Amino acid sequence: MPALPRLRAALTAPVDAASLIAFRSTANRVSTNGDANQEIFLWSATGPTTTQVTATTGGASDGVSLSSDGTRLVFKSNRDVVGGGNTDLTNEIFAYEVGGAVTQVTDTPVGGGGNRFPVLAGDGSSLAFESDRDVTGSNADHNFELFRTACGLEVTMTADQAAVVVGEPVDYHVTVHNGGALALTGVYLDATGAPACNQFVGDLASGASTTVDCSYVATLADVGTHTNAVVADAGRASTKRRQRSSSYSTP
Ligand SMILES: [Ca+2]
Ligand SMILES: [Ca+2]
Repeated sequence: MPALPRLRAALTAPVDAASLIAFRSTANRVSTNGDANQEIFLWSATGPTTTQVTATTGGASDGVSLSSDGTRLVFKSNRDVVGGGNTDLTNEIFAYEVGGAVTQVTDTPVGGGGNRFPVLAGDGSSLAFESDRDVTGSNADHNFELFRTACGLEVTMTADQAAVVVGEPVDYHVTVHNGGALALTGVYLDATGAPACNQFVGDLASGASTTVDCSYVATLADVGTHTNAVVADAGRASTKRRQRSSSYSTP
Protein backbone atom coordinates (compact mmCIF):
# COMPACT_ATOMS: atom_id res chain seq x y z
CA MET A 1 0.00 0.00 0.00
CA PRO A 2 2.58 2.61 -1.00
CA ALA A 3 -0.10 5.25 -1.66
CA LEU A 4 -1.28 5.40 1.96
CA PRO A 5 1.70 7.27 3.47
CA ARG A 6 1.53 9.82 0.68
CA LEU A 7 -2.19 10.36 1.31
CA ARG A 8 -1.61 10.84 5.04
CA ALA A 9 1.12 13.38 4.36
CA ALA A 10 -1.15 15.34 2.03
CA LEU A 11 -3.95 15.49 4.57
CA THR A 12 -1.75 16.82 7.36
CA ALA A 13 0.19 19.28 5.22
CA PRO A 14 -2.10 22.35 5.74
CA VAL A 15 -1.83 22.08 9.51
CA ASP A 16 1.93 21.53 9.40
CA ALA A 17 2.38 24.52 7.08
CA ALA A 18 0.72 26.89 9.50
CA SER A 19 2.16 25.15 12.59
CA LEU A 20 -1.06 26.03 14.35
CA ILE A 21 -4.17 24.19 15.42
CA ALA A 22 -7.25 26.01 16.72
CA PHE A 23 -9.83 24.12 18.73
CA ARG A 24 -12.51 24.46 21.38
CA SER A 25 -12.19 22.61 24.67
CA THR A 26 -13.65 22.36 28.15
CA ALA A 27 -10.26 21.29 29.51
CA ASN A 28 -8.21 23.44 31.87
CA ARG A 29 -5.17 23.19 29.59
CA VAL A 30 -3.22 26.23 30.81
CA SER A 31 -4.78 26.59 34.27
CA THR A 32 -7.09 29.44 33.23
CA ASN A 33 -10.32 27.53 32.66
CA GLY A 34 -11.29 26.39 36.11
CA ASP A 35 -15.02 26.50 35.35
CA ALA A 36 -14.54 24.01 32.49
CA ASN A 37 -16.77 25.83 30.01
CA GLN A 38 -16.08 25.73 26.29
CA GLU A 39 -13.19 28.03 25.43
CA ILE A 40 -11.14 28.60 22.26
CA PHE A 41 -7.50 27.46 22.32
CA LEU A 42 -4.63 27.76 19.86
CA TRP A 43 -1.76 25.30 19.79
CA SER A 44 1.51 26.28 18.13
CA ALA A 45 4.12 23.78 17.05
CA THR A 46 6.84 26.39 17.12
CA GLY A 47 6.51 27.05 20.86
CA PRO A 48 5.32 24.55 21.61
CA THR A 49 2.70 26.53 23.46
CA THR A 50 -1.01 26.47 24.00
CA THR A 51 -2.80 29.82 24.13
CA GLN A 52 -6.24 30.19 25.66
CA VAL A 53 -7.87 32.72 23.31
CA THR A 54 -11.09 33.21 25.29
CA ALA A 55 -11.42 33.50 29.07
CA THR A 56 -15.10 33.38 30.01
CA THR A 57 -17.46 31.86 32.55
CA GLY A 58 -20.34 29.62 31.54
CA GLY A 59 -21.88 29.48 28.08
CA ALA A 60 -19.76 28.42 25.14
CA SER A 61 -17.26 29.62 22.58
CA ASP A 62 -16.94 27.28 19.62
CA GLY A 63 -17.14 27.00 15.82
CA VAL A 64 -13.54 28.13 15.40
CA SER A 65 -12.05 28.67 11.91
CA LEU A 66 -8.32 29.37 11.41
CA SER A 67 -6.97 30.98 8.23
CA SER A 68 -4.53 28.73 6.42
CA ASP A 69 -1.80 31.37 6.69
CA GLY A 70 -2.19 31.31 10.47
CA THR A 71 -2.72 35.07 10.85
CA ARG A 72 -6.17 35.04 12.47
CA LEU A 73 -9.04 32.89 13.62
CA VAL A 74 -12.76 33.50 14.05
CA PHE A 75 -15.27 31.83 16.32
CA LYS A 76 -18.79 32.06 17.69
CA SER A 77 -19.52 32.80 21.34
CA ASN A 78 -22.49 33.58 23.57
CA ARG A 79 -20.20 35.19 26.15
CA ASP A 80 -19.17 38.84 26.59
CA VAL A 81 -15.70 37.95 25.30
CA VAL A 82 -14.32 41.44 24.73
CA GLY A 83 -16.01 43.11 27.67
CA GLY A 84 -19.13 45.23 27.24
CA GLY A 85 -19.82 44.31 23.61
CA ASN A 86 -22.16 41.39 24.22
CA THR A 87 -23.76 41.88 27.62
CA ASP A 88 -26.98 40.34 26.29
CA LEU A 89 -25.05 37.06 25.77
CA THR A 90 -26.34 36.34 22.27
CA ASN A 91 -24.40 34.32 19.70
CA GLU A 92 -21.90 36.72 18.14
CA ILE A 93 -18.89 36.32 15.84
CA PHE A 94 -15.44 37.23 17.16
CA ALA A 95 -12.01 37.43 15.51
CA TYR A 96 -8.57 36.90 17.05
CA GLU A 97 -5.39 38.24 15.48
CA VAL A 98 -2.85 35.55 16.30
CA GLY A 99 -0.54 37.09 18.89
CA GLY A 100 -2.87 40.07 19.23
CA ALA A 101 -6.32 40.81 20.56
CA VAL A 102 -9.87 39.50 20.20
CA THR A 103 -12.37 41.83 18.50
CA GLN A 104 -16.13 41.48 18.20
CA VAL A 105 -17.30 41.29 14.59
CA THR A 106 -21.10 41.22 14.98
CA ASP A 107 -23.23 43.09 17.48
CA THR A 108 -26.87 42.02 17.48
CA PRO A 109 -29.66 41.96 20.10
CA VAL A 110 -31.53 39.07 21.70
CA GLY A 111 -33.63 36.96 19.37
CA GLY A 112 -33.50 33.97 17.06
CA GLY A 113 -30.41 31.87 16.62
CA GLY A 114 -27.98 34.75 16.21
CA ASN A 115 -24.70 34.60 14.31
CA ARG A 116 -22.91 31.28 13.75
CA PHE A 117 -20.69 29.08 11.57
CA PRO A 118 -17.95 31.63 10.77
CA VAL A 119 -15.46 30.57 8.09
CA LEU A 120 -12.29 32.49 7.22
CA ALA A 121 -10.83 32.91 3.75
CA GLY A 122 -7.49 31.14 3.40
CA ASP A 123 -5.52 34.39 3.52
CA GLY A 124 -7.59 35.69 6.45
CA SER A 125 -8.80 38.70 4.48
CA SER A 126 -12.53 38.07 4.91
CA LEU A 127 -15.00 35.82 6.64
CA ALA A 128 -18.44 34.41 5.92
CA PHE A 129 -21.05 33.45 8.49
CA GLU A 130 -24.71 32.55 8.85
CA SER A 131 -27.17 34.74 10.72
CA ASP A 132 -30.89 35.28 11.24
CA ARG A 133 -30.25 38.78 12.61
CA ASP A 134 -30.62 42.03 10.66
CA VAL A 135 -26.83 42.38 10.51
CA THR A 136 -26.65 44.94 7.70
CA GLY A 137 -30.18 46.33 7.63
CA SER A 138 -31.29 44.03 4.80
CA ASN A 139 -32.71 41.01 6.67
CA ALA A 140 -35.82 42.39 8.34
CA ASP A 141 -37.67 39.06 8.02
CA HIS A 142 -34.99 37.35 10.14
CA ASN A 143 -34.53 34.20 8.11
CA PHE A 144 -31.04 32.70 8.01
CA GLU A 145 -28.85 34.41 5.43
CA LEU A 146 -25.16 34.20 4.55
CA PHE A 147 -23.04 37.27 5.16
CA ARG A 148 -19.50 38.09 4.12
CA THR A 149 -17.34 40.79 5.57
CA ALA A 150 -13.80 42.08 5.29
CA CYS A 151 -11.67 41.47 8.38
CA GLY A 152 -10.36 44.39 10.39
CA LEU A 153 -12.58 47.07 8.83
CA GLU A 154 -14.14 49.52 11.29
CA VAL A 155 -16.44 52.44 10.50
CA THR A 156 -17.77 55.32 12.60
CA MET A 157 -20.25 58.03 11.63
CA THR A 158 -20.93 61.44 13.20
CA ALA A 159 -23.21 64.34 12.23
CA ASP A 160 -22.59 68.05 12.84
CA GLN A 161 -26.29 68.77 13.42
CA ALA A 162 -28.68 67.13 15.87
CA ALA A 163 -31.69 68.87 14.28
CA VAL A 164 -32.34 70.61 10.95
CA VAL A 165 -35.36 72.02 9.13
CA VAL A 166 -36.59 70.68 5.78
CA GLY A 167 -34.24 71.77 3.01
CA GLU A 168 -31.20 72.05 5.23
CA PRO A 169 -28.28 69.63 5.04
CA VAL A 170 -27.04 67.23 7.68
CA ASP A 171 -23.24 67.10 7.43
CA TYR A 172 -21.78 63.65 8.06
CA HIS A 173 -18.21 62.52 8.71
CA VAL A 174 -17.63 58.83 8.04
CA THR A 175 -14.29 57.43 9.21
CA VAL A 176 -13.11 54.05 7.95
CA HIS A 177 -10.22 52.34 9.76
CA ASN A 178 -8.32 49.17 8.91
CA GLY A 179 -7.67 47.69 12.35
CA GLY A 180 -6.49 44.37 10.93
CA ALA A 181 -3.02 43.12 10.12
CA LEU A 182 -3.62 42.89 6.36
CA ALA A 183 -4.01 45.62 3.74
CA LEU A 184 -7.55 46.02 2.41
CA THR A 185 -8.26 46.80 -1.23
CA GLY A 186 -11.33 48.27 -2.85
CA VAL A 187 -12.87 49.70 0.34
CA TYR A 188 -16.18 51.42 -0.25
CA LEU A 189 -19.13 52.95 1.59
CA ASP A 190 -22.72 51.95 0.93
CA ALA A 191 -25.22 54.49 2.25
CA THR A 192 -28.50 53.98 0.46
CA GLY A 193 -30.33 56.63 2.55
CA ALA A 194 -27.65 59.28 1.99
CA PRO A 195 -26.44 58.97 -1.63
CA ALA A 196 -23.63 61.52 -1.22
CA CYS A 197 -21.99 59.18 1.31
CA ASN A 198 -22.07 56.30 -1.17
CA GLN A 199 -18.38 56.57 -2.03
CA PHE A 200 -15.40 54.47 -3.11
CA VAL A 201 -12.62 54.82 -0.54
CA GLY A 202 -9.88 52.74 -2.21
CA ASP A 203 -7.06 50.83 -0.52
CA LEU A 204 -6.31 50.98 3.21
CA ALA A 205 -3.01 49.75 4.65
CA SER A 206 -2.97 48.05 8.03
CA GLY A 207 -3.63 50.71 10.67
CA ALA A 208 -4.68 53.34 8.12
CA SER A 209 -7.80 55.49 8.39
CA THR A 210 -9.63 57.86 6.09
CA THR A 211 -12.60 60.16 6.61
CA VAL A 212 -15.30 60.90 4.06
CA ASP A 213 -17.34 64.10 4.48
CA CYS A 214 -20.81 64.03 2.92
CA SER A 215 -24.19 65.69 3.37
CA TYR A 216 -27.84 64.77 3.20
CA VAL A 217 -30.59 67.36 2.66
CA ALA A 218 -33.64 66.73 4.84
CA THR A 219 -36.97 66.39 3.05
CA LEU A 220 -40.61 66.46 4.15
CA ALA A 221 -40.54 62.67 4.33
CA ASP A 222 -37.89 62.93 7.05
CA VAL A 223 -39.98 65.03 9.47
CA GLY A 224 -39.58 63.58 12.94
CA THR A 225 -36.51 61.57 13.77
CA HIS A 226 -34.72 60.09 10.78
CA THR A 227 -31.81 57.68 10.75
CA ASN A 228 -29.27 57.34 7.97
CA ALA A 229 -26.92 54.35 8.05
CA VAL A 230 -23.67 53.61 6.26
CA VAL A 231 -21.86 50.32 5.86
CA ALA A 232 -18.28 49.77 4.73
CA ASP A 233 -16.77 46.79 2.95
CA ALA A 234 -13.73 45.86 0.92
CA GLY A 235 -13.38 44.00 -2.38
CA ARG A 236 -16.01 43.54 -5.01
CA ALA A 237 -18.56 41.46 -3.08
CA SER A 238 -21.84 43.16 -2.35
CA THR A 239 -22.51 42.13 1.24
CA LYS A 240 -21.61 44.53 3.94
CA ARG A 241 -19.39 45.04 6.90
CA ARG A 242 -20.13 47.03 10.01
CA GLN A 243 -23.09 49.36 10.00
CA ARG A 244 -23.09 52.73 11.70
CA SER A 245 -25.89 55.25 11.75
CA SER A 246 -26.73 58.74 12.92
CA SER A 247 -30.12 60.23 13.74
CA TYR A 248 -31.37 63.80 13.61
CA SER A 249 -34.73 65.51 14.14
CA THR A 250 -36.63 67.61 11.61
CA PRO A 251 -39.25 69.87 13.21
CA1 LIG B 1 -13.81 29.52 31.41
CA1 LIG C 1 -25.35 40.71 21.35
